[in-house]
Amino acid sequence: MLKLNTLLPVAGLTCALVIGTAQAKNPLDFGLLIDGKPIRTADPSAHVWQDGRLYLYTSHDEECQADFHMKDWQVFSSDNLTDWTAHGAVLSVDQLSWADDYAWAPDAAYKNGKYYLVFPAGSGVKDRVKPQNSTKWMGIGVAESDSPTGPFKDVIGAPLWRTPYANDPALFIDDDGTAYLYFHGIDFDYRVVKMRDDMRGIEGDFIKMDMGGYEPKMEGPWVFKRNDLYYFTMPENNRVLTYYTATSPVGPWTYRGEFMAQEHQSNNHHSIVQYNGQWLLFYHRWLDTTESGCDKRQRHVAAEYLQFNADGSIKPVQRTAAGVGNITSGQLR
Ligand code: FUB
Repeated sequence: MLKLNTLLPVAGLTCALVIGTAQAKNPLDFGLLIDGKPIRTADPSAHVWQDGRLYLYTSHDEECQADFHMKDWQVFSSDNLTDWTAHGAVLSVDQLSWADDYAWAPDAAYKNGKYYLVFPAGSGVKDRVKPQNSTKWMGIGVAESDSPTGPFKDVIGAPLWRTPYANDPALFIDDDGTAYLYFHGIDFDYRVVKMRDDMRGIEGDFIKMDMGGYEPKMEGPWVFKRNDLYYFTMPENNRVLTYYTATSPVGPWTYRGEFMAQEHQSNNHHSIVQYNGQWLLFYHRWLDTTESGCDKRQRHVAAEYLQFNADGSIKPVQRTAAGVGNITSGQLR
């Protein structure tokens, strides 16, 4: 049932967006059960492809998993943000020759008629008590597919680089077709590198970006463009969503502040996309799952509307149970 009729400015126009709020929508219900329990998803990367559907590439937490040992990446799609199709795993570490664990936050892009999945993966073990005993290593891979739902193939059979240790890649393709890869890297945060045109390697050096003097520890960066302004968003200290803006995809960036507060002592990971004129924030939430026999919170993907002020600043976003309602192109006018 549709209840709310909201006026939203889109690209200088005012349009009526009909938003259904009849049911609680967060966390997103992907309709996929594993051993009778909802699939646990995290690190959503949202994209709208040529078919007009919104695709979410996510990482996949095993039920009640310990210490982020994760094995595959999933994709879900929707054309109304209410009804989701689960397409299954698009890639698994079992298909990689260079990693067997840590299938962490992925991202995707479309270029040259192909779909690309960039993903962190690794091997070894992290010793949290005696870090000097840790053998864990992570790198970033890239896989290709002719379809947004895969299967994706690791065509280079290796990580894009071995040093620095890196995870949480984000791909941004600018209007001229140049693909930029942002990532979280030990001692390499706030670096970006260009991808080769064939997307099978990187081109040139890592570019250290000017962040205007503010460089907190980051994870999961995300970059998008709105009204000729580039936005660099991230979970600062892997918990609080903050952002910078610039007139170029490589900065210099100006720090603009926080737009989603921390919840619990837990990580957050997000993406931002425009769908049928409405900007949306996808993120994950740590929710109590004692009903399923797990004695700790587990991660679940959720979504909220994202609103901008006239000066381009992002309005603070609250976590809601209602989430995003039913948005279809037919309802925009
Ligand atoms: O899901 C594993 C890791 O947790 C991600 O790569 C980080 O961004 C954090 O969400």
